[in-house]
Amino acid sequence: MERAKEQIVTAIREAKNILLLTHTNPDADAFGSVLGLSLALQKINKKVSSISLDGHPKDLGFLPRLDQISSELGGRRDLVLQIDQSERKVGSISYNTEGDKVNISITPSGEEIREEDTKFVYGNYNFDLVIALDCATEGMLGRIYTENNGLFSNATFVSIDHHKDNPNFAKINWVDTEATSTSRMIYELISSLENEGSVKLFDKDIATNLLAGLIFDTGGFRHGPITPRTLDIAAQLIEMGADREMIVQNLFKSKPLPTVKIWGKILSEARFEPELKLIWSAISLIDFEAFESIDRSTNDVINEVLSGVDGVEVAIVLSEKEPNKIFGSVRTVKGVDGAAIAKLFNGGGHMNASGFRIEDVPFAEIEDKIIAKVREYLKKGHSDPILAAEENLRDGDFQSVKEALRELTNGSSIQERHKNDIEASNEKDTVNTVQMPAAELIS
Ligand SMILES: [Mn+2]
Repeated sequence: MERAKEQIVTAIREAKNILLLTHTNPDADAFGSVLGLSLALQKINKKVSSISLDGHPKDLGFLPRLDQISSELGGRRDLVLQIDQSERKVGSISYNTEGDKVNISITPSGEEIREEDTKFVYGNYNFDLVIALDCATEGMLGRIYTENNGLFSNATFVSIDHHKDNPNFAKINWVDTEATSTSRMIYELISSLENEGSVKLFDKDIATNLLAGLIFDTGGFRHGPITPRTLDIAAQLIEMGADREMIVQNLFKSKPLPTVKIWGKILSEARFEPELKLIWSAISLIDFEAFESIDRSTNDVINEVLSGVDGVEVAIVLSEKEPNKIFGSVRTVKGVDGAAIAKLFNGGGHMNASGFRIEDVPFAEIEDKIIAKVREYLKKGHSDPILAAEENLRDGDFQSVKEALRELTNGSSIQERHKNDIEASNEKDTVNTVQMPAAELIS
């Protein structure tokens, strides 16, 4: 991994014209890492182009120097005057300026060059280094990747990313799955570039961009492996002038009013069943429409509020996002298997963050039936076999440990499972929703 970073430092040193790209539907880590790196590279006299065909999403408007990211490729290749010499030969080419005009003179070596011998064409993009940031796959680069082969053919292709499913699609791949964000990796990269040269690279704008990515991807230092190093880097960035308050204000404290009203509706109708440690709520399409809410995601309200209610181990939100299409979001605390709850309805996901989807059934009819089924399941007991085994092992109950091990067919480790859960709860969209035929559920 260190070696990949060193290779990237070398590639940057050797490159003249660098292109920075990130994934479609960009978030604060995507743009924060692009902007941080772009500003630093310009200080070591690199020609840098940063492009996101998605333009500037409204919620990222607070990132400093956003103007660095362009939404089109135009203006980045040469216009070439091509002369066909099969009939008449070129002797020499020169140019002179005349007021606002530039005259290019083509002097023939024999017979006069004719207009029909000439043609204007566009040259290749002359990037010698292309860096994809925060992209788990090349597909996440979107149209710019699929429609512009010429961008990548002449360049060294580098990927800097922290997603664990990254298949190392580039030529040089620096994938650090322990890093909480790509922005954090860019901090390390800029540090290496700074150590090698004599120019000071970090500044307030770079620091704010990188801290924005770091704060966003960790949900404000709540998710992911928050190591002393993560906090140390955040501290360094604040020391460099990163505007933490402005970042937090923009990332977490600027929700559209309709979304907040939807939260209010979900929260005011939440029902807590203390004996089962279950809290649940539901929101219908009529409500979404009444509040004119375009955002129909219920992930934030369940992650940030409902699952944190005192005494709650299982939180469920049922939402009718489209006519007669019901989405269930399930969040559970450590030790309670939420994936198993989602599985009751043919859904799935991770242990502490899962989901399901039920179609073609009126919301009013199905709501109570879903919760009844969850209640029935919870009454039977719902411990995670691995965690129960861990506890039993501590108590010296080896027989139950053996039984638990027999149940485990997928072989994933506890650490792996917990890591998946943390990542899942970090995901924006309901995880792995799977359709269940309504008839099956009602029966
Ligand atoms: Mn990221």
